[in-house]
Amino acid sequence: MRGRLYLGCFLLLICGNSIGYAADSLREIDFRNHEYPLVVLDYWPDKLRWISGIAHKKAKLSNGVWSLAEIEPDLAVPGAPFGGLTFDSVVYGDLLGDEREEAVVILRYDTGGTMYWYFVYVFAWGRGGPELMAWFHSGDRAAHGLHELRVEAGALVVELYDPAKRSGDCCSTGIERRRYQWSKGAFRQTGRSEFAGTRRTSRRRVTVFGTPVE
Ligand SMILES: [Ca+2]
Repeated sequence: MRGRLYLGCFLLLICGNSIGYAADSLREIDFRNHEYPLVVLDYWPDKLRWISGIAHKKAKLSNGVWSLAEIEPDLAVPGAPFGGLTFDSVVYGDLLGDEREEAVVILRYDTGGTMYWYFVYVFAWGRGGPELMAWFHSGDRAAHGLHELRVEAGALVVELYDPAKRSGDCCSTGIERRRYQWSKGAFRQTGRSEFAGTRRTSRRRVTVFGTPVE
């Protein structure tokens, strides 16, 4: 009887832990096969813009990819350059100060031409799953395109290519660094932007002509 009781407690501990972990960790979410809101921009993005309101489209990545041809049949021509979303990376860190991690997902958006930019989604753990807190798009390549992103001391640190230091459309030798903090339901920039140089003049590898290698 006593042995059975111990076994029961032991199983409860194992199961309790594993269920608890799986049920409240954004690290368990497969963001490469996740559905995201999407706006197909009707303007050329040359700056970071937070997106509010309800998105009209949804894009479900499959193994990290979603093709724009699903909603824009003109892009479905065989041999046409890829247009759509590609999973880039996910960054974890506490942005709400509640000692639980949020997840910041970076997706690249290829237009099907030479232009591309990034969509960035910030998820918190909501009612049993990821809940979108906020999202933005970067600018295009050297025009405030995304350089790097990280979570640092509770702030979302976003580095964008500085158009003042651009060399062609693809690249820039300078960056602008901004810090955003969650306040009253939105991310707001705190302090002034910092400017610095960078050796990584494009987030993607490009040829000498400035076209992406991959
Ligand atoms: Ca948190």
